[in-house]
This record gives sequence, C-alpha cells and structure tokens, in this order.
Amino acid sequence: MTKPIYVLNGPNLNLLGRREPHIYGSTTLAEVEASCHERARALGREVAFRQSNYEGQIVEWIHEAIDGASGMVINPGALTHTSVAILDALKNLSCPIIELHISNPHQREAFRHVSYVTPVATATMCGLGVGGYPLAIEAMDMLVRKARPKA
Ligand code: CA2
Repeated sequence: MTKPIYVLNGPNLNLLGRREPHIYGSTTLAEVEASCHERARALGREVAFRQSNYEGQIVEWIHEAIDGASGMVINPGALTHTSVAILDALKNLSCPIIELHISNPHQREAFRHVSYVTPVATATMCGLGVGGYPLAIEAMDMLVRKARPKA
C-alpha cells in the first residue's frame, strides 16, 4: 500500500474563504481539501490533509510523516517566517518536501521574504492561489515517482 501525501497547513488557514478574500480568495479550506483528494485519487494516491493553529501539533505531524508519508506538502502559514522547530522537524524527512503558499510572499512585506522552510524544501510553489494545492499534489506525484520509480 502506497503511503499518503501529507498536506499540512499552519495557523489561520482554517479562516480561508472567510477573511481577506482579496489576498487568499473565497475558497474554503474544506473545498481545498476536496480538490487535493480529487487530484490524488486521479493519480492513484491518497492525501492526509491537516490544519493546526499550533506549532507543536505541526511538529508532531511532521514526526508522524517520517515513516508515514510518501511526500510532504506544507503551507506553514506565518510559521514559515519564524519556526526553527518546523525547520528542524522537516530535516528528518527523507521524502520530497514541497513548500506551498497561496500568495506570493516575495511581493508582500519584507518579513515574509524570509523562509525557514525553503532550505530543506525540494521545491517551493507560491502565488498560484488555492489552485496551487492540487498542482502541488501533481508535482509531488512526479517527485515521488522520480525518487522511487516503482512507488
Ligand atoms: O500565502 C500563504 O499561503 C501564506 O503562507 C499565508 C500565511 C502568511 O503568513 C504567509 O506569509 C503566506 C497566512 C495564513 C493566513 O490565512 C488566512 C486565510 C484567510 C483569512 C485570513 C488568514
């Protein structure tokens, strides 16, 4: 049985579709999750989709992914720009990691230009809106197949 692709979401992303639609759009996180499951199913894969407002919970899920994930797609939210704990946890993964952002942080405030995740990410995707999520699933399928041709 193939391991699932983990899709982890950080603080405030549960508000997606309900606040700041000019930046993040009007699609809810539940709808984003559905789009990930749909794309994964078409590729013969499964997704474990999670969101937490707590840094420690995200660290725990990354630990779970060490043995449990074929790939890690992570939008750490604002923790992208602050969390050495998430950086240290991600260093333990041997599967591909995609850092994903809905907006393009490089076009925004200077404090969003620094990412603690980028140095350990296989790839970074940003500025594609919530449409980036199913695209990240597709990109992850490609990375996993490249890493393990029979997976
Ligand atoms: O663009 C992204 O995906 C971000 O990771 C989103 C974070 C932000 O701190 C990063 O710089 C870029 C913020 C997530 C907050 O999500 C909300 C969604 C809807 C309404 C309010 C907040």
